[in-house]
Amino acid sequence: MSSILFEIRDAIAFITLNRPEKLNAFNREMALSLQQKLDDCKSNEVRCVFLTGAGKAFSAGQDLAEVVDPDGPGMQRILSEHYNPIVTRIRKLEMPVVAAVNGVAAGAGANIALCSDIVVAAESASFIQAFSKIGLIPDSGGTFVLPRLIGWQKASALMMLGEKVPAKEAERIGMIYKVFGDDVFMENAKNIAKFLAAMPTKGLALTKQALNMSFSSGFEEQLHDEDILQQRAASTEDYKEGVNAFIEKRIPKFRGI
Ligand code: LHQ
Repeated sequence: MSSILFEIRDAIAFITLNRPEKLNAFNREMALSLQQKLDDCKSNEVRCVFLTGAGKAFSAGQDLAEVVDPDGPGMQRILSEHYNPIVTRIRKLEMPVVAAVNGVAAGAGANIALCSDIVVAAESASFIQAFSKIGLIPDSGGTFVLPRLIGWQKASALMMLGEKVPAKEAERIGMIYKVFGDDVFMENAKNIAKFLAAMPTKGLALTKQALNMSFSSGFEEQLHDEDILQQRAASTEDYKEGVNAFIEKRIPKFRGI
C-alpha cells in the first residue's frame, strides 16, 4: 500500500497521508513521495490541493522508529531532504493548498498543515508542538509560521510546553481557519477546495506570493510588490472574465488562466 494516496478529480489534487497504523508518521519514503506528489500538482489540470490524513490522525510527525534505526536516513538529512522541501513546495505551489486536519497533527505533521494556505480541522482534531518533549526544536517552518499566526508569546508557550491544542481552541486563537463538526467535516473541507478550484487560480497564486513576500518586506516595499503582482493579475484571462461577468450581470466562468 502506498504511503501517499494521490488522485486528481475536478481540478483538485487529493493527497492523503497514508500510514494510518503509525498515525501517518513520516518516514523517508513517505516524505519523498509527498514531495513528488506536490510536484505532480504543477499541471494545468490542477487548481487546488487538498491534503489530509487516512484513518484517525492527520500526522504524528516524524516516525520516531526511523530516527533510531541505524539504517535510517540520519538526523542530518531529515530536515534538508524531507521536511524543508515539503513546506517549501507547499508555499511555492501556484495554487491554494487546503489542509484538512482530520485528527491529531503533531510535530512536523502540525507544521506541514499550518504552512498550508487554508487550514480546517475536524472538531476532534488537535495540534501539538511535540518537539520539546523529545528535546528538539519546532521545525518544518514552525518557528516562522506559528508566531505569525498566533503571536510570539502564545507560540513560545505552546512550543515549550508541548500542550495539545484542541481544534476549537486552535480556531479561536487564529492558528487555523475553521473547525467543522466531525460528521460534516470532510464534506465542508472538500467544498472549500471545490470553491477554490473554480476561482481565478492565477490571482490566488499571486495573492499567495504577496503573502509570502510580506513576511520579509517593509510596508513600502510591499506596496511596490503589490503593484507588480497586481499588474500580473490584471493581465490574466480570469480578470477579464471577472470584470465582464460583473458588468454583464452573469456568473463568471474562470478557467485558471
Ligand atoms: C508513532 C508516532 C511517531 C512512530 C505515534 N513515530 N510511531 C525532525 C528532525 C528529526 C528527528 C525527529 O523529528 C523531526 C520532526 C518531528 O516531527 S519531531 C516530533 C515527532 N512526533 C512526536 O513526537 C509525536 C509522538 N506521538 C505522540 O505524541 C502521540 O502518539 C500522539 C499525541 C500523536 C497521539 O497519541 P494517541 O492518540 O494516544 O496515540 P498513540 O500514542 O497510542 O499512538 C498510536 C500508535 O502510533 C502507537 O503505536 P502502537 O504500535 O503502540 O499502536 C505509536 O507508537 C505510534 N506512533 N506517533 N511519531
